[in-house]
Amino acid sequence: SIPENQREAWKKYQTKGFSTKEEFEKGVVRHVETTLARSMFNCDETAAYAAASLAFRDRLIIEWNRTQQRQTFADSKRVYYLSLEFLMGRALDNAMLNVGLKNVAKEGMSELGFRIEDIIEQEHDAALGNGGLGRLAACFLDSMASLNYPAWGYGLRYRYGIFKQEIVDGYQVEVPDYWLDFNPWEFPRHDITVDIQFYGNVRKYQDDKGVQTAVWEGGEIVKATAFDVPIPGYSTPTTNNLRLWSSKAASGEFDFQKFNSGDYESSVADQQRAETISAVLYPNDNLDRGKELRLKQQYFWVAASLYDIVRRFKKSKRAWREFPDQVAIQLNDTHPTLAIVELQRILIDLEGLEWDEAWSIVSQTFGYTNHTVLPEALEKWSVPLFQNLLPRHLQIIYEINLFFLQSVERKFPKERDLLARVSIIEESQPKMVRMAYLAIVGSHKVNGVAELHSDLIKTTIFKDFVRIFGPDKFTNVTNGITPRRWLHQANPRLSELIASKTGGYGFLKDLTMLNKLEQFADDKEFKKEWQEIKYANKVRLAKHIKATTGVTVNPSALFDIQVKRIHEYKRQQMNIFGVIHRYLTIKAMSPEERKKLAPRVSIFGGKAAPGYWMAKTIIHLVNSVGAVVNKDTDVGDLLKVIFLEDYNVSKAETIIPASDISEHISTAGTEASGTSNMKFVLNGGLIIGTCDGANIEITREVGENNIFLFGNLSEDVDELRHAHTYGRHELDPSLAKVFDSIKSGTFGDVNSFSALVGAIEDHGDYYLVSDDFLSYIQTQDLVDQAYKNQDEWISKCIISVARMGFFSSDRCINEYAESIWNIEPLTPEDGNTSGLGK
Ligand code: F55
Repeated sequence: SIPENQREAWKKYQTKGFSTKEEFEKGVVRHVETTLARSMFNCDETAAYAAASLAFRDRLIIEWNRTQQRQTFADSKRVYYLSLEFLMGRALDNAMLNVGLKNVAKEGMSELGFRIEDIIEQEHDAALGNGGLGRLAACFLDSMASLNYPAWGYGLRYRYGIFKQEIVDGYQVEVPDYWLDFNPWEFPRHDITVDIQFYGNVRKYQDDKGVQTAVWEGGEIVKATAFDVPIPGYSTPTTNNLRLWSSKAASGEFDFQKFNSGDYESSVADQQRAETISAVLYPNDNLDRGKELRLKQQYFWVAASLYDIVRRFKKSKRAWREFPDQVAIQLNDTHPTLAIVELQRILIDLEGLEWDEAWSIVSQTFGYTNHTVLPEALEKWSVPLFQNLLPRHLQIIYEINLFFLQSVERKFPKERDLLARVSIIEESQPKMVRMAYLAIVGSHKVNGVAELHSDLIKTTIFKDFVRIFGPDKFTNVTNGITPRRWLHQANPRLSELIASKTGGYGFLKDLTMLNKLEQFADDKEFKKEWQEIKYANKVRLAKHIKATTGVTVNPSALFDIQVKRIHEYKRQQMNIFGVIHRYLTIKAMSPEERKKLAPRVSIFGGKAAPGYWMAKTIIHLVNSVGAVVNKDTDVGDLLKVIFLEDYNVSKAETIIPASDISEHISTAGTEASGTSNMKFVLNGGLIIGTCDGANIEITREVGENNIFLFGNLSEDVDELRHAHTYGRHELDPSLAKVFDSIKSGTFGDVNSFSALVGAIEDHGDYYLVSDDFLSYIQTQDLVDQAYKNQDEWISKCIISVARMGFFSSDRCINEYAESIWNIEPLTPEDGNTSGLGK
């Protein structure tokens, strides 16, 4: 750094972020004219978006620098959130709101000739995630910064995020999401690089003192480069960091030896192979396919992140045993589990610690969050594949397993089956490494993401480990969502109304303050405003529907929404069968009977994994039903069926505030938590749902009268499945009629949907659609009845919102901080003695 006596000029010319409209406009014009080399004569909305973002980026990076200096100076414990997915969505609107300058920007842009809403719309979503798991990581980053925790996210800088979904003739078509054309929110750090090794061999030798050392040699090297994304807290001095790694060939642009020897093609091919590692996000949610490139991604990202974390720790010159006092690492699912092995390797192979001392440091450092009980989503890696790619890591895993199994044997002598059951290595053909078991053994805490889910992992998939480690190692942290994005940003009018009744925007920092709304649940004037806002949000969505599908929907109809990844366990098929049932019912009615019906718009959205054929069939069926129903003049406004293309974070911000009822109807015991359920209720919509995931806790908070629950309970699922398998099950008659209509060709080609129907009729109905169908459609009838009484409906919505305080990701992050990470917030008041803070 610059010597003390030469810092005057630095202090004098220190960059200051804008805080007035004039300063903002000056920044925008400067970026248009210099960074973008344009002028007022050729500044379109894209350029205006670019310049406005760059103006905000300037401000963020100043706060970012101050925060990092403060955290380094205070030398306090940091948490590192390792996630292969960060589903961030758009950054500009969020940055404006979090730094409290949206109005300044709005007026400034208006003086420069632009509407801020149009500028916001220019931004491409950062979609580096599949669904709930990735969005949770993004909400956590927002909360950690908003609560002033010293926290970094570590992830991969995919060149292609989750694919863009197009619907062509009713079928999903995937289009690559190249999002890096212009991304003002990242800072390339070409000086921060790490060389990552793959393949090669392990040589073991004894030194003079007889100590065994392992050396991992040969193989290939890929270079990791850091790209930093600033994460501003809401109304705090903290701007944290999300560090994303990008891969390239280690030898620079080309391998010069090959290049000079004329082997130009293969030198370019090497380069491309290295870049492939961070090229694309795997588009499967809740499915593990065991591909080598995915394991490469995991090691590349984990090794670079750990190198970075260890490098930072070593600067403090502390003893290794203090590592867990300075560093907490949270594993977002098993995807980063290699970090456990990599830290052990660093400590024993590179830093020369004894195994036991190293292992104690490692296991105090890590926490593991499980997000699923679905067997097909539990990660396993084939031992031969592992052996080839990461030979030293496999040895260390075998050691970890040996010591672990020895301890189990001591504790439970003679339980041979137990050893086989809990072994990190599954004795199959080929042998497999069970990553969840490795994560449990190498962490000090394991948590599920909602109460039911945390109970289930303790009694089913991780039962043996509860016996071995005792129940205290396993805990629950119910998921949450950030009210900044999911209320204030997505639903500004509702946020403003709430602020006017609760004494300002304090509820955005302490969401339990929403309880002040309950006293207005019968306030006529308040209810009218509430209803107007919901209507306006529905009009906004209706316009989007018209513009993207051509279908006109009536904003006064009940909007029934199910948006999430398409998966059989989430049961969009049950929803569309229910829609067909409704259609058949309407068709069978007289015009008089039809007049009594509540008009409904059934809205679906979500991506199917490209290789998940059944999920794609569900999308096709929804579109096929829509094509028939939406043009049927018998039906008119009584029923419309919409599939919204390319559901993503920014679209969610328009869709969620427009719902009257949303569907969270997974087979009981399959949806670990769900988080959109929380978003919908927070925005004044009610839920129809099963007793699954966080629905259960939402019910406890809002009260049974304010939610439409139906269906079998998770404790009955095994028995019901058994009944299907052994032929003691009769198809529900109303579902049988739905199947008849599909099979008679009402919705087009019969063969298209035979697998979907067959899975239920002939192949065991694993997700218990037919067991829950009757209860589902009956509950939908209750929804219709309830919606007719608008006065009561609105009261239910207000009461529900008032009781949603628990589901803030701030509450959730505070629980992690206290019970897993053992870290404290850091603000300029408690951390800064150098005068760097504001
Ligand atoms: C992605 C890749 C793999 Cl290999 C496995 C799972 C996923 C994934 O996307 N999982 C996921 O989104 N899980 C969801 O996590 C949410 C946050 O905890 C839960 O709310 C939700 O229930 C769960 O399905």
